Amino acid sequence: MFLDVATIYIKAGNGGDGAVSWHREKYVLDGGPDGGDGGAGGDIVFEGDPGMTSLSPFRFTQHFRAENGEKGSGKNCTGRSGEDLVIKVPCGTVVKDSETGGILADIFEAGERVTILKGGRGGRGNAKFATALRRAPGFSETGEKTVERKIKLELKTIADVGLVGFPNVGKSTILSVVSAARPKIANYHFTTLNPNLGVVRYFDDSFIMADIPGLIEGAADGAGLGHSFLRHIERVRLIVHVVDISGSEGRDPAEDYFAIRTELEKYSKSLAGLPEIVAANKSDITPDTEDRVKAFSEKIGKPVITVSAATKSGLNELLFVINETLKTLPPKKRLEYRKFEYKERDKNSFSVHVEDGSYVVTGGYVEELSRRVVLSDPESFRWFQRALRDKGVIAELKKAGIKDGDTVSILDIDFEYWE
Ligand SMILES: Nc1nc2c(ncn2[C@@H]2O[C@H](COP(=O)(O)OP(=O)(O)OP(=O)(O)O)[C@@H](O)[C@H]2O)c(=O)[nH]1
Ligand SMILES: [Mg+2]
Repeated sequence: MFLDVATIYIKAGNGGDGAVSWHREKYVLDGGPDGGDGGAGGDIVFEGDPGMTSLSPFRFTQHFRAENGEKGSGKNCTGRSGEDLVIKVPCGTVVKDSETGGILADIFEAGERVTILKGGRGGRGNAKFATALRRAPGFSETGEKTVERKIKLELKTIADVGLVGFPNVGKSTILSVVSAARPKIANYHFTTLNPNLGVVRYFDDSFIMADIPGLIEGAADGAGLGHSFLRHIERVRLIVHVVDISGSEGRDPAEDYFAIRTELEKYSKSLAGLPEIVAANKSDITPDTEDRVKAFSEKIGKPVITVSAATKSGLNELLFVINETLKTLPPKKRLEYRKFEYKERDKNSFSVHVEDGSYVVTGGYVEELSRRVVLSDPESFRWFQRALRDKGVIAELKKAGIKDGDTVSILDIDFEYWE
């Protein structure tokens, strides 16, 4: 199944905890702290994979977690860092934050890598907390915990040329004849349900052609199937508009042409503004094709290339004109967007509010601080209280009406307040 949007969950690795350890050696007394730092957590990285053409692998795997950093250990050994997790996506994938819709990255080129989430920092070991006054710190930092994010992936196929037209006019047949792509072909409407891509080689040049499902009138308003498919050709440089010149289904090619043009205009001005080549397909069916093409070309006021995907006549000329036109056009463009980034916590902020009778302190400052406290260690706890006082957290708690014996909560730490 082809999928052009997917929702996944990603999480960078947590930082490893710092170690508490003491240097021990024969004949050496009081060796001092030698607890090493924890390792950093792995990042989440996206990479453009030219071999992928759809997001369907994400139907089966939705959770991606980079490795956590390992704990530090004695002898000042830093814990091993977690491995980054590289998530491969097709080129043309736009990565968005699911909640805000903000664009995190546009994975455009093959091999292009973008780091979306940074791994947590490792906690410092007790060796790092030794000072002249505090020679034997019995505490260390815990590693930084990371947050899981819900992400939306959208594939906006990057092709040079997009084939558009009514259902059954022969778009897929044309693609199958000029490239190695093997789309499904059949004599009914909406045979193509998923866009197909093919690499077309023209002597020393090559370009990518996209065949999308047939468009119908009303497609841009969401009627029928067409609308969501237009997204796949939003970024093409050139449109090849295919009509069935034989009128084999009792339709008028000129009417069809204008109906499709109306859809393109409604969907996007920039898509409608792209250069267009008109191809009259199925020229092998009627004996008076030449007259039909002439009349059609006059009605739409544009030159028309006569082709037959069945007999392959005219296809060479079509490829030649496409190739020459592409050479005159600007190269494929990235999306223009303001990059959305997950906010780093403000390491100086905190706020106090009362919840179910306990005083909850939140914010980057206290969360960061709480990584360093070991509740069972009196020295560590004293240091923690002092930091709270220095920063003005205690003053805020008093303002909020705290009394002796009340509970203070900071993340997963609860303690009683005593003046
Ligand atoms: N005689 C003749 N038949 C053709 C030609 N091109 C395509 N056909 C036939 O027309 C039918 C539709 O062709 P497709 O290539 O599936 O048409 P499509 O435009 O991709 O249609 P949708 O995917 O439904 O939008 C098939 O039966 C093809 O064999 C042609 O040049 N001559
Ligand atoms: Mg088709």
